[in-house]
Amino acid sequence: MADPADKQLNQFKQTQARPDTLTTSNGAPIGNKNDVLTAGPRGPMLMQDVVFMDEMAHFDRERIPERVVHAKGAGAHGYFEVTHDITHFCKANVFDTVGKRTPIFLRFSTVGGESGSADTARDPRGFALKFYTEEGNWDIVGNNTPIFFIRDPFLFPNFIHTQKRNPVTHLKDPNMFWDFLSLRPETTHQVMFLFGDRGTPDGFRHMHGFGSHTFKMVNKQGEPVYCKFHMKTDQKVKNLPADKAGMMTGSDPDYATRDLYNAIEKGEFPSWTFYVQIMTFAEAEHSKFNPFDLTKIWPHSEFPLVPVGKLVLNRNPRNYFAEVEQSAFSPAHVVPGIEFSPDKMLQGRLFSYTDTHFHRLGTNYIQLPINCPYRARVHNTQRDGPQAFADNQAGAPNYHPNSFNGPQELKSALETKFKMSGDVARYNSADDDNFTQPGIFWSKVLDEPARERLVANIAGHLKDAEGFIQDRQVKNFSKVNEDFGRRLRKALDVYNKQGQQRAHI
Ligand code: HDE
Repeated sequence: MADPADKQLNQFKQTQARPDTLTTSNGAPIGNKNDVLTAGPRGPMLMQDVVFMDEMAHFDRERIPERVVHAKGAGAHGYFEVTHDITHFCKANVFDTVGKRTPIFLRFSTVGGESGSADTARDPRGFALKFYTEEGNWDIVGNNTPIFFIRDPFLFPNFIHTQKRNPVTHLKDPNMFWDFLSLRPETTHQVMFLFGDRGTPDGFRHMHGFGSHTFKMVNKQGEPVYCKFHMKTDQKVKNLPADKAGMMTGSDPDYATRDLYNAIEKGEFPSWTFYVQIMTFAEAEHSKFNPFDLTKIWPHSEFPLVPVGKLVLNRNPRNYFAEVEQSAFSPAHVVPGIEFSPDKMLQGRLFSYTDTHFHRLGTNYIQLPINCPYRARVHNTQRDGPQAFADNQAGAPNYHPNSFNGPQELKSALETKFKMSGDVARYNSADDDNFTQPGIFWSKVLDEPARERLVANIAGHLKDAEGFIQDRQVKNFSKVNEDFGRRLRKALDVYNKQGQQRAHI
């Protein structure tokens, strides 16, 4: 039986009692859209076939640049509902009343592949969330992992190059891939997540989401705390076995996209429970680990999950391009009550996202319906630029301050003050305790079969890298746990004896 995704066109037909008249882009009816205008039946064509010209010129411009990372994705609309009061931590209006609902849009993605690549690839998954609040849009642009590969944003473009294609061969390159990872041992923790079971989630509904970074929340009294955001799947975590995920890359590459669409069409609305972890400033000062280091988690035993609300996805996009492809998230999109921590990665991201949106979607990307803070209304002094939609703020003064009742500041929206000190320098953070938490992950979180799968998954991939790179990576994993290193060495030796067999990533 056809599933909802296969019925989409028939559903459209049912909403359309009679076909509309076909028109040109300037709205004029078209008499014939099958045959070009020619002098005689065998041509040539006439320049005055403006109907053809209109069609072709637009087609020539259909594609926009794909996202440089997270290009393949799917998204849906829904709502966030507050279930627990956290106003003592945060003044953001989205949290102000238990029971309050705020519209959301959530986009899931893989990271390294192009927009036509497989959903089932071994890769982190993006979990990008937009809250359309009454105080403007708030985005949590997270992943399905609580940590990341690196802790200095300078490394990001280079790291991403190694996960994408070799500039000569246009192939994924295991030497690039493992060279970088092995040279930067702070990647070890996230590499263990990536090559573990959670590296191949079963669709988008069966995985958690994490804001990952440390943020700041501020209450009405102006008192700040540090926090992390966690979105736990109510569908339970489910992962694809590595071999099945590999096979589906060929047989069902759009698996996760279809699964999400069909679940929502069938009324099986996926949901996530929203939690925060809280760390006071005093706790941060005395923390054994750097609480602003994105390669580290905050142990739940010390910083328990505080329930806040529920995210529910209950509406598929009406149009993929308009809503999913043109959606543009940014960690810089915050609202009063949510502020930034000193996390260098977060600070680096604050620049990158808007910058890429200007390139990918244009100066006025935020006026597009999917990105527009429609529940707040924008009153600022930005004007013009390509595709300035609507009335371009009509006659409101385009300068500030002014004497003509242009928009005024809201004192209560001011960020909190905070103290900073330190010598300005480029601090090398490569060696900031890279192995303690991965060691706990190996010995306390993974059970024996999960360790076996982790070693097998890494070996099956690392075997295609040069010997000296293998050695360096084994050395890193040995610092996590000697047994881990030993087992990996053994698995690699078996492959090396058999001769190279290529893994396709
Ligand atoms: Fe991103 N990232 N990222 N990232 N990221 C992008 O923005 C970037 C990082 C994440 O569904 C880009 O619009 C830098 C961490 C998601 O549309 C780009 C750094 C986390 C998405 C970009 C990071 C993420 C992106 C590409 C390190 C999880 C997809 C297209 C300093 C906490 C959002 C775009 C969507 C997308 C930059 C690291 C999550 C280029 C510079 C860490 C979910 O701006």
